[in-house]
Amino acid sequence: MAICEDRVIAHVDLDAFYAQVEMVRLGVDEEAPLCVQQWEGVIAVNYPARKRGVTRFDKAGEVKKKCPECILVHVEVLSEEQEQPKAKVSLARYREASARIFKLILREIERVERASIDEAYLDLTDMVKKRRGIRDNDENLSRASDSIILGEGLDPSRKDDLSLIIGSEITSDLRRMIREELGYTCSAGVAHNKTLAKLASAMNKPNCQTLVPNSCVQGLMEKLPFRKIRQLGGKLGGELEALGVETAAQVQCYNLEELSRRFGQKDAHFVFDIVRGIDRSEVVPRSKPKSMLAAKSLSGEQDWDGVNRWLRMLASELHDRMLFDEEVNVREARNLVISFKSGSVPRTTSKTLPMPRGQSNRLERMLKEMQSLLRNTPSFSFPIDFLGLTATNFEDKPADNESINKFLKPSAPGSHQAPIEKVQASKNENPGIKKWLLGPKAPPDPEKQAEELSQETADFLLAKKLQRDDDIEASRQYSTGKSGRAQLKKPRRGTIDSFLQKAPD
Ligand code: TTP
Ligand code: CA
Ligand code: CA
Repeated sequence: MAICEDRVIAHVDLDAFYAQVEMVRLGVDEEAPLCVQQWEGVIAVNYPARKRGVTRFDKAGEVKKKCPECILVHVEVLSEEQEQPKAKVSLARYREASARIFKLILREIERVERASIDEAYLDLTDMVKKRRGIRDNDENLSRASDSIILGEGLDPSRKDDLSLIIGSEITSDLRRMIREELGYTCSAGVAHNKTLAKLASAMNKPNCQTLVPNSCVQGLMEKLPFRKIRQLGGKLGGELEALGVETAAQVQCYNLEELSRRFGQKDAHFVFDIVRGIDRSEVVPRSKPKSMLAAKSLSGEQDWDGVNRWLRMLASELHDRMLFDEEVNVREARNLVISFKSGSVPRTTSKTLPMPRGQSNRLERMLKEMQSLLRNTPSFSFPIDFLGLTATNFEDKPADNESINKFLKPSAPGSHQAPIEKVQASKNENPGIKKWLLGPKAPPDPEKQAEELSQETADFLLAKKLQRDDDIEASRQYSTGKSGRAQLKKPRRGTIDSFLQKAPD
């Protein structure tokens, strides 16, 4: 029996996120198959393309063979050079869309934890308590009518099930707002904890939400490959696999003592609980990034000319984001971390510098200090395969610009027709990095800049992964589809069994 039944947690995840961003941006018909490519690789596949057998593991050429009508849209490329590998890709379009979505979510829901560029955990407990009123059971059940309910269904006379029903109503309203105001569909899981909510949100994609009543949890664990549990996908999961078990319920056969002997007490308790669907972890409200990273994988820069060119590009990108962060979050980064990988050294080396203080001429001072540090670092030797700059260790500073500071604060709940607040352009205009956009260019706006600030670690890791992918041969293929978006089809209703049978991610 799962505990924490007082809480109601939703996990929301955008459907085929980058693909939807491109569809909305380009006005592509919703039934049209579309993929987002980066060089020859495919990084997002919309659901119409998935129906035709296209997967994220296909190369662009294979996509065209499987589905000749598939629209391929290349991610934005920023660079002085237009040739890969000298070109740098940008995720700005997706960050901007993500910022708009999170702004809307924060407007409606108080406790939001951003889990990645396209997903969030919402703690709905307090909202549910406020919405509990006197309604009869049938009325209450109808509030969950657009959700798929796992197991034997819900009993609205039970307090935990009623909470879930109300949570599903709030989640459904939120998804509708995202759809109507921004044009994106998402899927959600509603449960009594984060792990179960996350599992459920993936079960009936796209455009659907799934509820996990306490009564179904043990049945779910019987069939669930434990690798599907997010925290058991990595090393710990690998160690569990060595026991010859596959499902969460099979892991339940090990008692705490046995698990402690193998994994140590802390992990043993965690595993013991999680395979029973018990997860006490909190939704941690997060809106400001802990650090900002600009990084690039290189194909062996051989000299200072090449390295200086990249340092300037990365520092400009980072500096642009720092300026806006200073305005909006009223804080300053105290440290600048330079990370590099030399061809001769297998691991990444990081060096920390105090961030030059004050905005005047700061980009030049950053560059000078970084160059001097690297020249005096014996392990910095050519060729250089990776460069990354991180602004970190933020300290608050006295507020001096209320109007901009207001920007990231959500407007009052319920006022969802309120226009997005505009802010005045920063007085610290910085010419920054020169952008050669190979795709259609959107005018810069404060929201875009705000998004740059909203990235979380997962986004950074993803960016790094994308940069690693840069060794694929350059190929840019742009194609726009018909304009005008058709009405969404009725949600495809999947089944819990088909989810459970999918190979682990
Ligand atoms: P996901 O949420 O994993 O996938 P998705 O939104 O494309 O599809 P789904 O409907 O199944 O949730 O990732 C969000 C975005 O992150 C995705 O649209 C593209 C990007 N991404 C990559 O660039 N590389 C990757 O390996 C993954 C997993 C995602
Ligand atoms: Ca997604
Ligand atoms: Ca996701």
